[in-house]
Amino acid sequence: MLIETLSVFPEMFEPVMSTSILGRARQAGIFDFRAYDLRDWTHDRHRTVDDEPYGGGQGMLMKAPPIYEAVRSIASSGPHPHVVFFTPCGAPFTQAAAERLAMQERLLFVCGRYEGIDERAYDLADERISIGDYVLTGGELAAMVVTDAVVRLLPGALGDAMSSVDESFATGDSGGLLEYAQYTRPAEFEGAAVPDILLSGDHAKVDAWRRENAIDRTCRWRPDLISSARLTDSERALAEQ
Ligand code: 6GU
Repeated sequence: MLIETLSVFPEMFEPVMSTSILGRARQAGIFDFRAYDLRDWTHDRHRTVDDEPYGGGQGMLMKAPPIYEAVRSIASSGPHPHVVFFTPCGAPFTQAAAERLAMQERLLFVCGRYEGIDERAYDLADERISIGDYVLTGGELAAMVVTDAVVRLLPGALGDAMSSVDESFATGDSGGLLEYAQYTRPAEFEGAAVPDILLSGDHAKVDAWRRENAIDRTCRWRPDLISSARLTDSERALAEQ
């Protein structure tokens, strides 16, 4: 997979794309990453990418022409990219969206700054994504969040010891619940013991404990997920009392 970003701060990306699992996946050729500077597609001395909004109002907007030229020129070589614009007005990013993006051969992420982007630039977008209901100073961090969530789904990115199939929000095994609590040594710490069942060696009991724990935690921290979680009738009866 090739992931490219278009931004006025292309230098923000490199540390994230060369560290830890992303860095290793990139070294291994599982994905390639390039960050472009939007100012390279301006034609004036000041390399201007923003201007005042028609109709007045606060702040500056990103101009459509440099974004248009940049996306056209980046897309003109190689396979046509799936183009994502990052904006707080986009569709909320989810694990399902990450799984969908992970199937693309080439992604181009366009990162807004200032008070927004001239609406006409969105004509180039295949989709608009927001990473949550809060406002960031720009789309770069959102693009990095999405890159992380996508790359870890690519075959080989997590290595053999890890897997992305049995975890919170995966459309697979966990059935749309938060993941169960996990513990490692020591068996007792600061007066808190690891639940006995986890030390019992009884795998059926461990599985049952984990299932119940996942439901409890979801009820407590993310009750909004319960209605769409895959639960048996008796599990649903317990969860809804
Ligand atoms: Cl994608 N951009 C900005 N500026 N703020 C956000 C966001 C994106 N997602 C949540 N907040």
